[in-house]
Formats: sequence, C-alpha cells, structure tokens
Amino acid sequence: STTEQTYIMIKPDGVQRGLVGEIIARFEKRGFKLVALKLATPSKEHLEEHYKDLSSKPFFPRLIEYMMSGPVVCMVWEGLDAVKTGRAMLGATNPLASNPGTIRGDYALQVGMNVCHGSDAVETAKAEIELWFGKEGINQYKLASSSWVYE
Ligand code: YYY
Ligand code: MG
Repeated sequence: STTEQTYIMIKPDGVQRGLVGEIIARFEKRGFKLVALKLATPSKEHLEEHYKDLSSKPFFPRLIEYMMSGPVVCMVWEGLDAVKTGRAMLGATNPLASNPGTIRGDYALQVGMNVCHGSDAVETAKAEIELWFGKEGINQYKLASSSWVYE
C-alpha cells in the first residue's frame, strides 16, 4: 500500500533468452524505482536458503539445479504496493495459467522454466533483499520522474 521494496530476480532461462532488458523495461515503465541491480552466480547453499520454504517439495532438487544453470539478475524495485504489483506483473507460478500481458504469460510455458522470481509478501521481500543485497546494501535516491508518477 505505501512505498515498498520487492526482490525481483531474472532466472537463468530469462538471462539466456535475452529477456533481461524486456523485464527491466516493464518495471521501469510501470513507474517503479530501481534501487539495486547485479548479475550473480549464486552458490547452491545461497539458492537453498532463498527457496528454503520449498525444501521438502519433490521438485526442490530440480529447482536448485535449474537456478544454478547460469547467472541470474538480482534487483530490488521500490514504489507503491511494489510487492503485490510485482507479483501481478509476473503472473501465475505456472505460466500456462498466467494471463497474456504478464511476464510469465508472455515469455514462458512451463513451471520449471518460468523466467522470473518475485517476492510474495512484504516480510518475504525484506528477508530476500537481506539475503541477496545484505552486504552491498540498497541505493537511496530521488527518481526524477516520481512527480509525474505519483499524484
Ligand atoms: O513464488 P513463485 O515463484 O510463483 O512460486 P513458488 O511456489 O514460490 O515456487 C518457486 C518456484 O519453484 C517456481 O517459480 C517454480 C518452481 N516450481 C516448480 O518447479 N514446480 C512446482 N510444482 C512449483 C514450483
Ligand atoms: Mg515464491
């Protein structure tokens, strides 16, 4: 509702398929502010921590293997209702259930190759931002366009 930060991560398939610019552009054009960005090749342990809530799921080993198959783009986007809006922009977990116009609904077909991650709640976002950017921290600045995005 008020200004939030959400953790958005382009997965290895999104990077390999040349979707980095497309995905960043969607968040920029929506009006969100980019406050952290890096290309990273995380360790197995780091990815297992990120997805720890899913560790008992049968797809967990394959999920970790997929996430280790190439670099990922890690971002923090800030703005009004960023967590829920980010999820809406991603679409459903299963791309076949994602509406056209969403990232997964436009660029993906299968759940195990769904291109992009987004935090599912404000508390989750805080933990994910700490996990991925805790060391380097988040940038603070005023976006010049904000007075033309917010009333
Ligand atoms: O938050 P979201 O990514 O939409 O879904 P989660 O339930 O958190 O699952 C994380 C990740 O796991 C999902 O993006 C793909 C993968 N996955 C899978 O491979 N098979 C499933 N049946 C469910 C999830
Ligand atoms: Mg999730």
